[in-house]
Amino acid sequence: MTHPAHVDVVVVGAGIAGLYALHRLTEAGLTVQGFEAGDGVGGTWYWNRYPGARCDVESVDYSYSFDEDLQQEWDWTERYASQPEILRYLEHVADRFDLRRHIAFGTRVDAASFDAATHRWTVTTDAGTTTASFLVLAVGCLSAAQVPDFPGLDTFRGEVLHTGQWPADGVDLAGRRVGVIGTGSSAIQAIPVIAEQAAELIVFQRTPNYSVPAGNRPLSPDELAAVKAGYAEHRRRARETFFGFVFPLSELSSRPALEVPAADRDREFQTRWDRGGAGMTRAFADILTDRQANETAAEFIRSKIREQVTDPRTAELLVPVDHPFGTKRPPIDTDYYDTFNRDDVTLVDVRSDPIVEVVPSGVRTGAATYDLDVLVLATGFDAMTGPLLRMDIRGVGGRELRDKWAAGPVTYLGLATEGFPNMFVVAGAGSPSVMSNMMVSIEQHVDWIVACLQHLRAEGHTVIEACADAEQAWVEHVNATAATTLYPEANSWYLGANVPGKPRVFMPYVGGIVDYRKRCEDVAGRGYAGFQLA
Ligand code: NA7
Repeated sequence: MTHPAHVDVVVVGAGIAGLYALHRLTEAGLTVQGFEAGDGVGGTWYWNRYPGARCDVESVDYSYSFDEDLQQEWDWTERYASQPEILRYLEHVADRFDLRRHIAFGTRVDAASFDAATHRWTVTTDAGTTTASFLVLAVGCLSAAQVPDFPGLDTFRGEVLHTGQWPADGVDLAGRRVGVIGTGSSAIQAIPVIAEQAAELIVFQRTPNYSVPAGNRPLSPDELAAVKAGYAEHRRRARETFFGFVFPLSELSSRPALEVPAADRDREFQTRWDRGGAGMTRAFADILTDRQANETAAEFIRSKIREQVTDPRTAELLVPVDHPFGTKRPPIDTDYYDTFNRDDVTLVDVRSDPIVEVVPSGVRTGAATYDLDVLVLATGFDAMTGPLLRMDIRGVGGRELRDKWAAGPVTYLGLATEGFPNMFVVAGAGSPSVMSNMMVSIEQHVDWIVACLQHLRAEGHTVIEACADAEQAWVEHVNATAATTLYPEANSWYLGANVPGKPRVFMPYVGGIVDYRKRCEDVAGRGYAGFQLA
């Protein structure tokens, strides 16, 4: 496919953000070119095809709200949609809004550089170059797979798979000995399903996690009809919540946990446990801000792990103690802990007995060698900044984004960064992004960007650039907000702690989507305060 020599906007990525950006930009009369490394749309949902992959936000919330007909005609089948269903949905959206014609698939953007004389970005892909007046980076937060540097990994005779780069045709695990490294959300979803398929499963765990039952189930036609009948109101309410989806609250939700008698507290936790899903962190007002309050939820979950896992030694290995509950993205699961009661599933604690190397036959720790046919790396992502910094992005004067962000991402509202004019990031570091329902945040970001471009066009401006003092103030605000919470206490990917050598900076904005949206609207309302327009 040949690409246009010049467009108004290049959009990198054809996941949820890229598709919506292409739709809104073309609707606004701008010419666009999308580039997508994958051979199809979907982003996260294109790549993460591992067994059991599923969204942890409910399907009626994890869907676009911008088109009433779209939300009326699409029927979600489960409370939490599976990867294949979300991918079908995004393919449907691409077809319904005729977006594929704007996208060059199988085309990776390697570099982008801004020319201050022409006010244009030159975008270089493996297929050539295109210039654009504006660059919209919709590359996702969890799209750069993190593969640990295990000595000997390339000597393994079997198959090595990363959950985030799962083969599109699937993998037949029947009769095979499978090892899974990691116990984050991806592993916690994959482990029960892999255990069903494989002859034997060995799980290599470094840090146990707090997992809560998802309570996944089919959505009944009546339930779906009720949601559809009230979709507009449902969406409006979601946008007014902290995270972008409606949790059932109780009269206790606004109270500090320790003010509530222990028996009532446990009843509240039990209600949320039985309901399933993400509501546990919202049981009381201070679960994510007060260590002792957090400990009440953590203890509740620990007791549930001990109840579910019959072998006491395995149960103790699965009990998390080193970080507060919710400070790593809380996984929700289907039969995760029960899977460790199977005779063909073994848990190996690689905290006390670390992985030394991968050998041709499997994985060797200090104490033993585990023979495997398939090694699954559920080892996560170089989150948020990784997808951006893997490209060679250069701003004014050839300044490299990698240099500018060497000590951590520096953004204004998460949307832009000084020295890189006419470049916007969708749902990146410094915005609520992964700390919210991504659908809500993506729509808000894209709408803001499109309105901004319309404003520039109306005013006859060709350049917009974040000011250094505005972004400095924003970074300080993002840090100060994180510091009021327990989040920085965990070695999480939010902090870059999972990637050796990555600067330890808390990346998402945890002030909530309502606060954030108001700030964005205020900036726009004041003629894009904190930006320079020329
Ligand atoms: P995560 O949450 O980053 O989990 C990665 C897991 O892999 C985690 O348990 C890590 O242990 C483990 N890991 C990473 N490197 C190693 C090495 N070298 N040795 C042993 N274990 C290792 O990624 P996921 O894909 O599960 O989830 C990412 C997000 O996707 C998730 O939060 C949802 O938002 C969706 P560690 O905890 O670092 O000790």
